[in-house]
Amino acid sequence: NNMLVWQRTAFHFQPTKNWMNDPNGPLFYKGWYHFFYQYNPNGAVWNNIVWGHAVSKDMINWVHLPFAMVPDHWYDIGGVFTGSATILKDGSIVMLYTGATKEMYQVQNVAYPADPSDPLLINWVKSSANPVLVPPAGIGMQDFRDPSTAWSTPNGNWRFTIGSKINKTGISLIYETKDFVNFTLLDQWLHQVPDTGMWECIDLYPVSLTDMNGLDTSVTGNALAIKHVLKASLEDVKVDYYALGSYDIEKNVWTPDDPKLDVGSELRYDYGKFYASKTFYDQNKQRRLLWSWTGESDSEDADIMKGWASLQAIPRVVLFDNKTKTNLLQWPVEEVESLRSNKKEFNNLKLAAGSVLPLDVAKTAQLDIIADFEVDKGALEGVMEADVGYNCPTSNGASGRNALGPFGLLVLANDGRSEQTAVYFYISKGKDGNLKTFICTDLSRQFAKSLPTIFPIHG
Ligand code: DQQ
Repeated sequence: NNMLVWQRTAFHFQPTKNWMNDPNGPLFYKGWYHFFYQYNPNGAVWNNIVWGHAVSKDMINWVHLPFAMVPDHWYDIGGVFTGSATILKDGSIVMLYTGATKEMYQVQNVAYPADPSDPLLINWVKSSANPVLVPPAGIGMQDFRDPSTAWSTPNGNWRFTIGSKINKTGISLIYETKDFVNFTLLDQWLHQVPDTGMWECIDLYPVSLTDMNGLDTSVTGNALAIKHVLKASLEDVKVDYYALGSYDIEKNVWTPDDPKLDVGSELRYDYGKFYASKTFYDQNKQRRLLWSWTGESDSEDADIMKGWASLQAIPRVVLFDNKTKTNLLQWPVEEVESLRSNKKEFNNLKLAAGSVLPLDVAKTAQLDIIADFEVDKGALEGVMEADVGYNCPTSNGASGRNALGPFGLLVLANDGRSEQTAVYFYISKGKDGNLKTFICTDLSRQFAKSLPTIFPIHG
């Protein structure tokens, strides 16, 4: 008989069925990691958005809980859109989120845990002051969303940012509040970049220049010891761009370290599908963690057939790279290591130019791979200067050869390699003569390209 088997993940966060998108309000509370997400309870396409909710001890094994918030007031009847958590000085939680009205106008709302003594935070109460904010003068009714985590000011107030646009300029509005009931729009925008379009899901957070630990969102302090990351999700291109810079809390402006590396120009967390990401400070392990929505590359029809759409990427630790000083470093949370079993190790493999070396990992449904590559110094000299504009998605993929590669791994490959997914490195030389390493995927021979993400099993 023929059976249809849905390819589902096991490591990644995924509800049992239906559509999911942005991560919302991640936090650590009374021993549990909480994860909320944009979710359609009724189908595998975006619609009827509620806040799904799950808890975990390790961010890998999850317990799914009842929805935290559903559209049940005029100010969120069109959808409970994206928001962020703030942990106040006394340890209590405030959730800021965007609600869509029936006209799909966007307003900002506040919610609190109904019972702060419940470590699972099952029930949520929406503030009687809602909506606490409506689009200010000059801002479109549908260009006002995704409040960030708030940070404290020297006088004990709280500030947060909301994304918007004016014409084609993406902007970051800042509000200040003492009590999360009354709010003031500051005259000064945090930042703006022409031609980047609507900024969704803005994130602003400090990173330490010297230490490996993460920093609470409210850390401003000594400008010599920290920088601030500003991230915006660009609606027009569906890409999360970040930049490094400094945040002046007195003037309320964020300035990029290098105007050429401003938000929307070059630095991305990921060059694959990775959108609407959000970090939070994990006070349990003193680290800053990054969550992100990641979609499949299949069609909407395939999503409907398989009954679900989207995953969350494995949460990553985010650190300042104090070697290059121009970018962030990311690493999957150490908790994933607890899932490893049946270890196979391959050492001292030599990869000749143009060769493919099969690795016998036996039959398996999933792999967690760690690979170290040592490049031949001599070959490095041969790296051409032609690659100034190297770009993972638009350059020649895994088959565009250079002096020493690209090199990497072919996963999910069949015997004849008519199907394969290349995860590869590419080393290019910039105009300044410095070498630059890219890590890319080439999905052009991916199974899902030619078929929906379902396959028949003959049993
Ligand atoms: N998704 C939410 C919005 C946000 C967008 C709606 C980003 O709040 O701007 O589901 O993916």
